[in-house]
Amino acid sequence: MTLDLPPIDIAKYVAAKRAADMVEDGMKVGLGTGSTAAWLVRCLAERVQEGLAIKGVPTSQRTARLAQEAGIELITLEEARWLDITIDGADEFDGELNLIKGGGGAHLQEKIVATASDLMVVIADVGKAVDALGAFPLPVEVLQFGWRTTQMLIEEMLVSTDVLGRSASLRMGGQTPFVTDEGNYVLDLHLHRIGHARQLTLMLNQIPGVVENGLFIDICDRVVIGHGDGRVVVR
Ligand code: ABF
Repeated sequence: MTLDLPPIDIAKYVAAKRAADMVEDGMKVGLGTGSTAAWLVRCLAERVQEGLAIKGVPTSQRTARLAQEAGIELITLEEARWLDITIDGADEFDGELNLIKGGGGAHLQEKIVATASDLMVVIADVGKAVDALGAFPLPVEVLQFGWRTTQMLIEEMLVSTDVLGRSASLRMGGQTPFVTDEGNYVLDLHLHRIGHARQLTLMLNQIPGVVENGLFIDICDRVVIGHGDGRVVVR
């Protein structure tokens, strides 16, 4: 595969390639969503063409299409029940390997698949590393039913926390609200800095109408960080 790419794509590619090399014959593999995960699918497809036998569980319809076109055998999570490894991108990761995910709107399936895996590996360019989570808006998947009430309840709840920002905006996909693979809406929470992520994730998921939030606490086991000059650091 050519490395005649912009530095950001080199970073994503080298991280994806290193993580793809962690996959062994016979494994059941959770396949993430996003542009970095798309590199992973391509790298795994190359290994499959060379004889690697794996079964993939996609975390979105987008990834399912990509993997199918690339020749990776897919099964559902219901069929797999449990996975050997999941490899996925992230929007932010901190020093404790806690994450914000969901910029691509697939964090509900991503969290279910990641939690059902022996090993959860994040692949990311170095720009995703942060000291404290929260500069990236936190995605919260909510039911369409009563979403304005859910939005109001979330904003009220945030007043009692130590986050810096408090607004929750409905994610749009053009002129209409963005709808997830599960048929829900996404509220993006502009928090700027999250002090107590563990507490916040519990508080959010207690609000009626909230399906799942994009904080991944104690789920990620390893982060493979790609740099624009081709270096890879594994944490
Ligand atoms: C998914 O894709 C997400 O959870 C995250 O929102 C996003 C990262 O995308 P990219 O790799 O394109 O930056 O993994």
